[in-house]
Amino acid sequence: MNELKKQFCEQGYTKLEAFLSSDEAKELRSIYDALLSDKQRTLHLRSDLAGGTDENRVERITQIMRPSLIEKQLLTHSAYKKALNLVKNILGDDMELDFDMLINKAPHTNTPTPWHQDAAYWINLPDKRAVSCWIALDKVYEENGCMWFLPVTDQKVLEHRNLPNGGALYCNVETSNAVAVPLEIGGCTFHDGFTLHFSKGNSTTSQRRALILNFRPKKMIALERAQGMDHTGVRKKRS
Ligand SMILES: O=C(O)CCC(=O)C(=O)O
Repeated sequence: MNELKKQFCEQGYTKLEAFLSSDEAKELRSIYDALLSDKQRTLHLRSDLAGGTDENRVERITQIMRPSLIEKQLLTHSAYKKALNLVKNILGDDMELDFDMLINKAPHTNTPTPWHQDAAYWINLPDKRAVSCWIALDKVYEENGCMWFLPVTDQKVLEHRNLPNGGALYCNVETSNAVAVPLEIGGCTFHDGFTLHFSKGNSTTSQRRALILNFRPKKMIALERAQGMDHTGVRKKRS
């Protein structure tokens, strides 16, 4: 078993230091910045994970779901192909892209993304294989909001609550074993849907841009879509 797969299977997460070249990251950043600044085209897919509904307030943690529905060129970018190949190697040849999303932490907003499991956002599926590839488009470290993980213990979704006003889901967990994963531009992490993760707020003067690609078995994507789950909609707790 290769190292990436071994670490993912043992811990529920792993990292790849040089996933993208600086040119590849630059190409993605220019599409990313155009989407971030275009509130009109992204409005229906956009929210602030920090919570809040006032359109005039400064977004602290901007999330744009399914950016490739707007910028279709993303789907043919080498990042998507490379991630899919790595994910197939980790979890099997039937893995496909389920959805993509952007999460940006604006400068000086200092708002953590609370501890949560991605599976808390999803419907319960019989085949639970899933992996999120979190790609750093800026150098990330503790002060601007790099990812932190807790080694996965079992495939159970813990009790989650909603931050007020449509914010992120969170759960209360013991985090003394948490591991920070700083990355250079173009580095990435892979995490399982049950892996607890978090990021600190961005207290620096620049943005913290991340592109996230989520993969799961082709048959499970079909099952999700049949139940109306296409990852464009309102955040809900798993029922
Ligand atoms: O980018 C962040 O701060 C959080 C990312 C996250 O929760 C995820 O990719 O599932």
